Amino acid sequence: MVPPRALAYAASMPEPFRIAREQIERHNAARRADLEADHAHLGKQLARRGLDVERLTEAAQRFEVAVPSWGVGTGGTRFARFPGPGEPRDVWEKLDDCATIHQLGRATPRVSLHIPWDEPEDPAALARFAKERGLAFDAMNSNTFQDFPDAKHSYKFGSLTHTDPAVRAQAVEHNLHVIDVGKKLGSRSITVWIGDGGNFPGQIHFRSALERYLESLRAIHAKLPKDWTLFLEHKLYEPALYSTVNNDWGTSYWCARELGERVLCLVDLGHHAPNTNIEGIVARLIHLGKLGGFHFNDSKYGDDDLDAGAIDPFQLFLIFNELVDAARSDPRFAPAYMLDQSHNATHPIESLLASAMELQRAYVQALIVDRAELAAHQQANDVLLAHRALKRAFTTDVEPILAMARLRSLGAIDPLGAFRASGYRARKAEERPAFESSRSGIV
Ligand code: LRH
Ligand code: MN
Repeated sequence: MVPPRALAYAASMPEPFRIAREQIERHNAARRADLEADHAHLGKQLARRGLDVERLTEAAQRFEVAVPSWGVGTGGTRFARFPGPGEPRDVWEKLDDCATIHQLGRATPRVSLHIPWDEPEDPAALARFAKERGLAFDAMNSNTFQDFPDAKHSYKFGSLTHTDPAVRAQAVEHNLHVIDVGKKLGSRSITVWIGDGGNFPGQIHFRSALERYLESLRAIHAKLPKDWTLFLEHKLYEPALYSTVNNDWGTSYWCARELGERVLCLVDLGHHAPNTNIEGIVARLIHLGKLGGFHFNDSKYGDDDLDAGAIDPFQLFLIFNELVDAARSDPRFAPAYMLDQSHNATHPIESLLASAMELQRAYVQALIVDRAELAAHQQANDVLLAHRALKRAFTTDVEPILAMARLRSLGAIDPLGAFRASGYRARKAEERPAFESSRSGIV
């Protein structure tokens, strides 16, 4: 299906370029023998630890994480944005790039859209377009942290928590609109992140602002379809630089508990103070039955939205260690996994491919933790051996399992290598004339 906008444009252009199946098969054929040897060798090593490499490979094949539509375009900082050639110009081209990420990595079958950035003229057509490319839609994201041309009220001083009920009503209405679009696209959840907060002591009455937040969320929750989930995303600071209404997991948890069982907490790894023990927060929210999902990324200082596992892969492993441990005792445990990154210095497709692989790696490493051994050392307060039980899994090179999972799922053994060899970037630079985007900024 050709997107409406492309119709006029497509008159002169052939079908948008896609990597051919044969290209991936040729790529894999040259690497298959080495992979099979490495996989078999790892299999022997793991068997000595009582682990079955085949079961681990099947688990890796089942691992999925959603990609953010806003992540396939070049991100920026408040200082500047350096768009690359072949940038996707609209939601259709963003889906083409998301389809390429899934074609090579086989772990990202769903896309998380942001409204109004991805407002579809024809949701049914967009759903068909996505389906044809093996994609579906994950959590929708509302946006009441920017003002848009047709908006009656400004969100300069807040949205769902604004002192003016008319502004709150506008923000609630927007979220209901996002749910409506999501229903037409087959999504089943919405993530509500708001930047509401203050830059000066005294600017905001903390308790009244939180009451207004809850009142507005109640209005959204009241219209939430019965089979939908509402994710609350907390964030320590930015854009508010002194106080933020939903600033931490505790506030988010309290609101989710007040609102009901289909309201859960979403943990964006970058939304915490430096050195926060995020795996501890994850274990807490699991314990309280309110862990709904993640925005995976990494950061050194603030909400840097860097590639997942790029700065602190051990933290990522420790988070998956908590998730795998929880899933052992509750098979229905299935938090929503999404990436939320901004790519300023790397090619967005390559970063999203690499990040999905880093999540899969952390997951498989968490699966090989000897939990009986760990529990015994914890019980015996044998601190070092307990720690080393985790480190042994984290330092196990599971790459052959990840690559075999991709091969068996008809992806590329080396997705980045295959992507670079495919000529996709050059073809998109030809197909998509650069468009001047005035905006700098994170997304
Ligand atoms: C806020 C956030 C939120 C998105 C935005 C793109 O920092 O993490 O999840 O809406 O980034
Ligand atoms: Mn986020």
